Amino acid sequence: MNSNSKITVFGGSGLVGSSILRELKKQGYQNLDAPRSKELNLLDKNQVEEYFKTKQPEFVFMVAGLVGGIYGNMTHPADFLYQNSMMILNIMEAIKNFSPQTKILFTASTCIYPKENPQPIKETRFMTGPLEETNKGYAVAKGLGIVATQLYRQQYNIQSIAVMPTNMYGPNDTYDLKNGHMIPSLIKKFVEAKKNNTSLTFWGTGKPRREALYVDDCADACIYLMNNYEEKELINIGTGFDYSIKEFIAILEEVIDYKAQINWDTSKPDGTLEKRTDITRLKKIMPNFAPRFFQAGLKETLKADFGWKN
Ligand code: GFB
Repeated sequence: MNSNSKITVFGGSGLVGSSILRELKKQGYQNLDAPRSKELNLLDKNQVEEYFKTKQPEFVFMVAGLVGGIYGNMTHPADFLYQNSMMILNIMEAIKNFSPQTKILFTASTCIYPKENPQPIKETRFMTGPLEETNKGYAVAKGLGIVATQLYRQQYNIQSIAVMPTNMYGPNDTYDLKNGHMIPSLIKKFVEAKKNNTSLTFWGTGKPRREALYVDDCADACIYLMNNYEEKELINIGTGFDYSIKEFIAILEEVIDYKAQINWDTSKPDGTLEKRTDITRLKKIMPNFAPRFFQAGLKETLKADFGWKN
């Protein structure tokens, strides 16, 4: 990409998309387009075709999607399957038919890997075993997207790459306590509990382990890969180190400076017990990739989204 390249970010108002846009602007890219879903419905094949016919973007970051946490995934599995599948298929077809010079980066997710894996999880684990039930719809749709990037490349020479970000957090999240992701929910619950001096309730047993990728570190990697990676093999974007949910809580207690009674709602599932990514492949392409620790990213997030001053 150069500073005048025509770059589109689908999903530009979301957590990852807004971070990619911030970072692109910071790096001097000027010709950016980020259509909102009201302007361009990615589920509508005709609208997607029209977009590629008229705009002919040179680079597309496809980070749009129906996303959610473990509960949102469990309760809307068909919606997650349908919407995420249709969006990427509409885009790949439109690129093939109307804008074959476009290079596309597609973000899948580490939930595409089987429920159980040797840790850390290498990219070669894709399609090697049964999926975690709680997010099967999302995982199948994202897996389909990865395969689409590979097959459109194979048959039509489309420049398409696929990346697998791990559990994320950072500025501009939704903080939806019911359907949203784990890390922003933990943060919001702590902020609210401190304000109201109440106890805290988390889900499951607290034993599962997860990585925590600060969204700007993910955006940096996506932009770097757009500029420096051309192969069909998927790439994990993780941190390589993880924490149990209980360890996340201990960090939050310290940083937010609030300790209270913790309750566990075990009617909610644990999900997969561990999913730490192997980031050897990413580090080989991007040797300077150095994702920040949760404590540091948490402080940034508290400042950006909760007016935290410390
Ligand atoms: O599913 P999960 O990787 O994250 O893990 P998202 C959530 C873990 O945190 C489970 C526990 O063990 C939950 O029981 N947990 C504890 C909580 N308290 C909470 C809470 O207040 N909210 C939530 N959400 N979890 C997604 C996947 O979910 O992770 C997506 O379901 C995607 O498909 C993404 O792969 C990376 O809940 O964030």
